[in-house]
Amino acid sequence: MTPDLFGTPQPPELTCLPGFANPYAAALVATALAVAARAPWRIMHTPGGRRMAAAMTNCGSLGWVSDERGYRYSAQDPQSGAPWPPLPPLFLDLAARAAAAAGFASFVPDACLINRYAPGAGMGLHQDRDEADLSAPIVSVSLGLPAVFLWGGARRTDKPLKFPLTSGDVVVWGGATRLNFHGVAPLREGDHPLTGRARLNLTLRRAS
Ligand code: MD3
Ligand code: FE
Repeated sequence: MTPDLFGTPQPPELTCLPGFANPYAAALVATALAVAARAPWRIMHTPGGRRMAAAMTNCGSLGWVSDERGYRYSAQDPQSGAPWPPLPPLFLDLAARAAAAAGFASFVPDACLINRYAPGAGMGLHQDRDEADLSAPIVSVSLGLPAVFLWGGARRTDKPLKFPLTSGDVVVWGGATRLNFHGVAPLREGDHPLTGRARLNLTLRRAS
C-alpha cells in the first residue's frame, strides 16, 4: 500500500509476482484442462460478430461469455445449459495468496475465465468492465508460451506499454487502473514443455 497525500491507503494498481505460480504450474495446467474437459474450449464472438482469437472456457459460479447479445457473466455454460465447473481450490488458494501479497486482503473470486492462445493469437485492446464490484482486484496467471502484455491507459488511443509475461507469472490488477485498456500481442511460434504450442491464462475475478 502506498499512502496518498491525504494519508488514505490506495490499493496498488498493478503488482507483478514473477514466477509466483511456478511451484504449481503443472497442477494448474492439469486442472485447467480438466475444466475444459467438462466445459469445452470455444471461440466466442464479439457482439459485433467478430471471432475472438483465443479459445475460452470458465469455472466458478459465474463465467464470462460474449455473443451477439453482448458481454456478460452467466451462471450457465450456454453450450450445455449446465453450471460451469466449480472453482478448483488450487485456483482459489493461489488467487487469495497472490492478492494478499499485493495488498488486497481476503480476495474470494467467483469467476475464472481461462484463455488459450495458440501462436498467432492475441487479444485486442479492451477494458474489463462487466464486473459488479470494480474495487475487487483481478488476478492473472500465465502458463506455457510467453506473451507480450499490452498495458494501455484510460483511453483506447493511449499508446500501450509492452511487458513480457512468462509461464508462472502472476499479476494482480486493481485500484485506479482497473479500467485501463489492455491486450495481448499475437503470440510468437513456440513449444512449451507444459502446454505445447499454447499459452493459458487464468483470470480470476469477483464478478458478482
Ligand atoms: C488489466 N486477458 O481475459 S490477463 C481478459 O493474458 C484479458 O489473457 C489477458 O485481458 C490474457 O480480459 C490479460 C490480465 C488482465 C486482466 C484484466 C485486467 C489485466 C487487466 C483488467 C484491468 C486492467
Ligand atoms: Fe481483459
